[in-house]
Amino acid sequence: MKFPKEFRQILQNAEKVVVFTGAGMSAESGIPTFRGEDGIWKKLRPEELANFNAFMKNPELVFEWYQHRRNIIEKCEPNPGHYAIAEMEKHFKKVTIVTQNIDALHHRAGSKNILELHGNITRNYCLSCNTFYNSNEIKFIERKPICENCGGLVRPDVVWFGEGLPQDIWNEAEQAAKFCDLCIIVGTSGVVYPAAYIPMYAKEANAYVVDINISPSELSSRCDLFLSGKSGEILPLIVEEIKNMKDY
Ligand code: BJW
Ligand code: ZN
Repeated sequence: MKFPKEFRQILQNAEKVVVFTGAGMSAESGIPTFRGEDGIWKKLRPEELANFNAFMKNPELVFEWYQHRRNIIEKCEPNPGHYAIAEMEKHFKKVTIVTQNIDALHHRAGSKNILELHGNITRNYCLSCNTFYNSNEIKFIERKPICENCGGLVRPDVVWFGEGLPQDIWNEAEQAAKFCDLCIIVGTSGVVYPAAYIPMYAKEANAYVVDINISPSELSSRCDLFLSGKSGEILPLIVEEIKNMKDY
């Protein structure tokens, strides 16, 4: 893939980079996306499983669905796109990964500066006393996930529709976007807010914004460059380009 000259210059000179990732980032690892033909929401509606009311109504069912997804995620490995992003940390002054993904694959690929906007499926917490639990530590009473500390209900530490994002993480992501020179969007439909504001903040701050996706998204037309293709293929090529250009 031949990158435009303008983008190559940005890669050479950028210091602060924000990588904004969505479910498409992990598709090549075998984790289903949400929307689109093979997406989770094609078969299941979010209001039935991925919201607070659904959880309170049927915690057994919702928790089992999350355990099922955890089992899938545990067996998946980071793909070359995750590793390429982790490698970017060696080549820029600051790389901030702002991810909508809950699968922790950026951590497993070795990235350091990760802001998880929608939580992390490997963590859970008690609704009553806030005690945190890893998924293998939870006790069940009649299939309900129960806190050992206070007997309260334990829920996955993810952000459902209608719930606020973790404020400190959001503030940090907003600041990173407002002060970056390059923003790379990877594999998101860009329809979920406030997350989708992140690349817009970068654009407003005059950063160069690139979108990598297998098909154009809501955000693509507002970007400086759209790179059509799989992130697991394009991101390693970007890192290769950086290595070839930078004079170490
Ligand atoms: C590839 C590829 C490959 C495939 N390579 N690409 C402003 C305007 C309108 C609405 C709102 C607004 N502000 C708030 C809202 C409401 C709502 C919202 O956004 N609704 C819209 C959908 C209409 N937002 C919220 O409720 C948020 N909270 C909030 O705003 O709090 C304030 C508040 C409080 C109280 C009352 C009201 C407001 C919270 C949003 C939480 C989102 N949670 C989920 C579930 C997480 C848990 C779980 O997994 O079960 O997060 S929903 C789901 O969508 C998940 C994702 O992180 C998120 C984004 O999806 P993503 O990553 O973009 O995936 P896809 O599937 O959509 O796209 C995949 C893309 O990859 C596609 O484009 C493919 O082409 C591409 N692709 N393979 C490259 N190999
Ligand atoms: Zn508790």
